[in-house]
Amino acid sequence: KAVGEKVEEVAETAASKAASLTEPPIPGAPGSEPPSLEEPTEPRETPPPKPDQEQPTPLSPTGAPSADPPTASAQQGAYLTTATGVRLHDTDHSLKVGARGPTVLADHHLREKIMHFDHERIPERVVHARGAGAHGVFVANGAATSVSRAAVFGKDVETPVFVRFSTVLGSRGSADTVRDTRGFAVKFYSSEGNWDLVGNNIPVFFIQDGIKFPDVIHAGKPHPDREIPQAQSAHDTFWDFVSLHTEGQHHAMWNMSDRGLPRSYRMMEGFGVHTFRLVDAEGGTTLCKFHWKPRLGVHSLTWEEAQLAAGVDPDFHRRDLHDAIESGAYPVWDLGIQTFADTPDQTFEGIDLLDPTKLVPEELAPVQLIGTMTLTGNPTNYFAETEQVAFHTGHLVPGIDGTDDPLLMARNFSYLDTQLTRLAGPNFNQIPINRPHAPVNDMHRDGYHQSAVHGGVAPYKPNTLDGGCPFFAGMDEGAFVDVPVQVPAASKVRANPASYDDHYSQTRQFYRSMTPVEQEHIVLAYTFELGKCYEQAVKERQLQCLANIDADLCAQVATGLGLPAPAASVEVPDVELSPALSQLPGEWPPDGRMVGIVVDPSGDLEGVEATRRTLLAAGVVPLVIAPHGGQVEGTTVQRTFATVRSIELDAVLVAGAAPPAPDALPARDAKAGADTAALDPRVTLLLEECYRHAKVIGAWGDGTAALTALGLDGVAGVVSGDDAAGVLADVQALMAHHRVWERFPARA
Ligand code: HDE
Repeated sequence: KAVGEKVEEVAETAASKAASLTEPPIPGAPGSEPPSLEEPTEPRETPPPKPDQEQPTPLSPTGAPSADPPTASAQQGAYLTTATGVRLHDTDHSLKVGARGPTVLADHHLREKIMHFDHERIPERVVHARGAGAHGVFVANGAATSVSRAAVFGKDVETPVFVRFSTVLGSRGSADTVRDTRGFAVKFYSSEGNWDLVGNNIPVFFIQDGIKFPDVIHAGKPHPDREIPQAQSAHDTFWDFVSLHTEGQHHAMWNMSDRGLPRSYRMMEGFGVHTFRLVDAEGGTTLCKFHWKPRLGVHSLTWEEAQLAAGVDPDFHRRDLHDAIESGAYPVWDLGIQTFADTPDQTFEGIDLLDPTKLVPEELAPVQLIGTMTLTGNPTNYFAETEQVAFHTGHLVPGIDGTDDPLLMARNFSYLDTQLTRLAGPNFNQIPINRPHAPVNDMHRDGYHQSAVHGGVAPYKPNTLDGGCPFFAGMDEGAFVDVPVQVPAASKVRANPASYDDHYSQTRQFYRSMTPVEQEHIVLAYTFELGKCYEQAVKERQLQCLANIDADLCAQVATGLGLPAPAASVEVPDVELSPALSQLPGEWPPDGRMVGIVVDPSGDLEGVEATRRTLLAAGVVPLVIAPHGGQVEGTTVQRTFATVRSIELDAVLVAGAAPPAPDALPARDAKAGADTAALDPRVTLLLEECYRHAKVIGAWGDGTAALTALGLDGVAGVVSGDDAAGVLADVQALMAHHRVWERFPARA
């Protein structure tokens, strides 16, 4: 047919189709009801679900229903295919003119494969690039229902979560155990939409106003001229910044404490940092701060362990999290809230709740537990989940709202904005890991990487063409209704409230609330970090800040740097100490801890087997260590002296101290007068490190000779005896304290 005829035909068909339509009537058509001026208030029939409403189970990418059961897996079918589903018979040889080439341009498979590979990397996060993720579930205990109407807090409500832990400063491939703040971001896939609690393991932040965020991060990141140092604050620009912007001193103090070196992601507290506003069923409001409390307690590495791990096992934290989950030692945190009356001044006991450099001591406002999070699953694919997950402080649900903390407000802008570059467009919430489990019916359309095929023609409101869909919800249907918070009339100014000027009282409170051993670690950390600075002026200015915090702290660091200790330059109000800030003392469950058992053929192997069983029953991971892999007299070896270092172990047991291998280095005396000639030097290294890192050491049978040779008999936290069971019982009791704290040469 001629084109003209075809056009006519199509127009006729369209007209006859329109004429046959009875439901819904065409407004204004002859014989129809008079047109309504109102938007319909109810759908005439349930509108068909749009592809991006089918969360979390997608339809086929074209929007057509898929014959396969819903799957999140990208791979389908048994055969290797091209990206367009054409089966392939070879992927190892490019198409060439003869076996020696040249390669022909017509080889689509080659071009597609290389093109895709060339673009596998996306920009890493500008901060928090290095992270580890896990899936889990949050179960509320109902305690928060009196202050928040969020469904996620309903008694026994179970909400799936995805968590991403991270360091802040390092690049995506940097080491896990550097001294840094840790990110603690949780995405709750609640029935009312996603709620993201994007927190850190430190309850205060470096700056009070988000406008300084680029500055503090530029100061902490590697120097632009040499791009070193990686993933650490031990350099001039960082200390230059925090000694000039002294609001950063409190956060820096936490970084210099053991909190900057978590033993494991499983053993970190998490904090929402900002003050949030909870809204109850009647619209009443309460201010709150969120806390995650790890069931395993808060524990840290020693500085030497952290440094060793950065070389020996840069994936230390990622591995630890993965292995714990894989082995069933599921990490658990309780979520708690500190609550405060929502008064117009937004202060509590004189503490400005909108100042993110201040915390509220738990002694003043106890943390009330409102639910429990258990991490039960590792990611299937790190890129798809851990890398593509996009958190946002603005992802709030009805019953949880933000406050006017100027840091939070800047974050609300930043977390959307950053995804445009990182995830290449505005449709990042369609990426499977970001999809809400609640139905989505937004009016956003198109854009890069749009994977939904939206139905309907009227993505605006009010509309009649889509039957008024989508509809507005009221409070009863779970809508997020903004709380009409009063904002005091004021002039627009670039300024901070006067309460933000106190930079030192809580910094001092933290230092003085520490136990002597924790204080000693802080002194050593400042001494190291400032010792790595080149600029005398930077060191001196930071010493001045330390003098304002605590004269004794300043004097010790100054001595370490070989500089004079200045006198305080500002009056700092003294505040009550807060023992809750200390990580010590305490007793904690042993789940997922590692105990090394050194064996050799002459050792008590029956005792080793019994020890393994007892440890496994207690949720502890035993690692048999021997001079070589394979088996030792029927006992399976998990680590050799080549593959173990003390950092991996929470305690070590010696069931037989291997004599030196013929090619091993000659033994040397660990202590003057001790006889280590009969000891494998690698055993000496392991035990010496465990001793230095204040780990529990136990030995029985032949193993006790090793302790004697190293002069460890009678030392705190060292147990020896005749039978394995007795030694193990003592070791387990000591391990509950995490370390043998008495072994640190802390000041009295
Ligand atoms: Fe972030 N932060 N941040 N931050 N932040 C990002 O968002 C930002 C702040 C935190 O595992 C970025 O998606 C600004 C405080 C975590 O994916 C970016 C300000 C706290 C994560 C961003 C802050 C955090 C981020 C980079 C000051 C603790 C990792 C990639 C106004 C309460 C989340 C991204 C993950 C990530 C901006 C301050 C925690 C650039 C502008 C305070 C845990 O948007």
